[in-house]
Amino acid sequence: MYAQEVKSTGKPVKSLDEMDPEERAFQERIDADIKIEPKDFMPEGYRKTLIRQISQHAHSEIVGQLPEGNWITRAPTLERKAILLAKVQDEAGHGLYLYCAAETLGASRDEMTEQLLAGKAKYSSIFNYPSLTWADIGAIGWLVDGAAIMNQVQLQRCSYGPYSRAMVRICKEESFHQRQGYDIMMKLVKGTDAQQEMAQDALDRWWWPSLMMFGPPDAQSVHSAQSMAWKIKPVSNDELRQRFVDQTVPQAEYLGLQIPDPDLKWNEARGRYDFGKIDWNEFYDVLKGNGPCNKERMAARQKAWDDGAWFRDGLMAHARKKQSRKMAAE
Ligand code: BYC
Repeated sequence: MYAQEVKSTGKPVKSLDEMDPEERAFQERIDADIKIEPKDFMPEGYRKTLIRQISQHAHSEIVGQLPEGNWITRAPTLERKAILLAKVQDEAGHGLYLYCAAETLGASRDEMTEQLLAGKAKYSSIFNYPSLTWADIGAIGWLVDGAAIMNQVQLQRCSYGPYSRAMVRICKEESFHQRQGYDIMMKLVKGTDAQQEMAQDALDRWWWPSLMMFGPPDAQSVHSAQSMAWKIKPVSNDELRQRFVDQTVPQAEYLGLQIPDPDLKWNEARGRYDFGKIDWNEFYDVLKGNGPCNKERMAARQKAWDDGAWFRDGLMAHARKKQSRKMAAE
C-alpha cells in the first residue's frame, strides 16, 4: 500500500483568543491577505500542511506525465506529437517549480521523493487510470486539466507567496493544455462513427475520476477547515467540484457528447447543475493503492529514482570535492 487512506480526523481550528501572541499576529496577517514569505514566522502546522500539499501537487505533476507519455510515440500526426510533447514537458516544469516552492519551507527534494516512494505521500488519484485510446489524451486535457485549472486558479490566492506565484505561471500553461484536449475532442466528434464512439468512451471513463480529483466531500475532508482558515486553500472541495460540473456540462453539450450521469439535471432554483452520487469507495480504494495503474505508476517512479542514483552520487562527489578545495585554500 503506497498511498495511505484518509484516516486522521483533523483538529478544530483555534480561535484568535486561544492563540499565543506570535500565532495571533500570524493569523492577523493571513486575515489581512498579506502573503507569508519563506523567512517569516509560521506555525509548524502551517509549514507541514504546505509541504504536504505542495509536495503532493508536485508528485501529481510528475506522475501525471505517465498516462500522456504513453501516447507520444503514437500521436496521429506530427503536429499532435509536437503539441503533446510540449504539454508533457510543461508538466515536468510544473513539478520542478512546485518542488522548489516546497524546498523554501525546508523540505529537501530527496526527502519528498522518498516519502512518495515509501507510500507516505500521495499523488492525484486520477493518474491511476489508464490512457487506452488517443481520445483519452483529449479527455485528459479537457477534463483533467480542466479540473486542475479550476483548483489552481483559486490557489493563486494562497497565503504562501512562493506557492501562489508558482500557480500563476502554471495556470497559464494549464489553459493551453485544456484547449489542446478540447481541440482533440472537437476533431474526434466531427470524425467517423468510430471516432465519435472513442470520444464518448473516453468521456465515460474519465468523468467520475475527474470529479474525484477535488478530494473527499467537505464533511469528510480532514484538512479543509484548518487549510481554509490559513488561506492555503481558499475554496472548498465541494464548491470547486460544483463549479467544474457547471463549467463542463455545456462544453460536453457543444461536443454533442453525453455526460455519463443519469441524475445530472439543471436546477433552476440553485442556478447550478445537480449531479449523481460519486462512488467514494472507488476513490478510497484507489488511494489505498488498488486503482488500475497504481503499481505501474509507482514502479515507473521507483525506476526513475534508481536510474538517477549515479547522477545524484556524482553531484554529491563534485560538491564535496569543491568544498574540500575551498577549505584547503582558506
Ligand atoms: N487524490 O482533507 P482533504 C495536473 C487526500 S496535477 C489523491 O480534502 P486537502 C496534471 C489528501 O491529500 C494537479 N489524494 O485534503 C498533471 C488527504 O490525504 P493526506 C494536481 C487525495 O489537501 C499532469 C486526504 O485525501 N493538483 O493537473 O485539504 C497531467 C484528505 O483530503 C485526493 C493538486 O495537487 C486526490 N484527488 O485537499 C495533467 C492541487 N484528494 O495528504 C494534469 C493541490 C484528496 O492527509 N492540492 N486527497 O495523506 C489540493 O488542492 C488539495 O490537496 C486537494 C485535497 C484538494 C487535492
